[in-house]
Amino acid sequence: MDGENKMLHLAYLGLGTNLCDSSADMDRNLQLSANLNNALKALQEHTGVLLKCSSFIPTAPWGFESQNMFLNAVALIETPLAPLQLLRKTREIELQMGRTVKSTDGQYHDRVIDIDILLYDDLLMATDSLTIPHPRMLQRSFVMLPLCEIAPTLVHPTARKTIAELIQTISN
Ligand code: PH2
Ligand code: MG
Ligand code: MG
Repeated sequence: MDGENKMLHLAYLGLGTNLCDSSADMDRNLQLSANLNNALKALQEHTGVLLKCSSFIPTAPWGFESQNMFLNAVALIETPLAPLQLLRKTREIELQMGRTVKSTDGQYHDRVIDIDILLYDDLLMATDSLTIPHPRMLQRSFVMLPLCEIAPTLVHPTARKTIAELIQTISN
């Protein structure tokens, strides 16, 4: 990133991975951790400064059937990018890391990496390509647990409660 003097924004990103090279002579969890670390490195190179990252949390596939457990994390970045520019960069990183199928209409697939914009300042936006806050984040413990680790007192802009309060209402 070159250091232009632009307005900076705070964005919380959800990261998930459940695919790796099963033939490789390396432990699956180590490979999934490497996927998350590679994504974090690419985010720092192409989107801004990584301010915080949660631990990497093993989670069961949510909303679809798969044998492959996930590793999930939430990161906080400071970025000069506008939301749609940030979305484009995260898509480029996903593709560059080998993501093939993009999930649509609740049809989920195993993936090398998924990077979702969860929150962007206090912004509310809804377009065909991007909705912020992420519309399903409040139902997903694989998002809310790592988010609560790094931002328990953050107030969700539409639910108007803290992440620590909201996590109490999740059933999965
Ligand atoms: N992402 C999904 C659907 N289901 N389940 C887990 N455990 N972790 C994810 O990151 C995940 C999911 C859609 O992107
Ligand atoms: Mg996702
Ligand atoms: Mg996604």
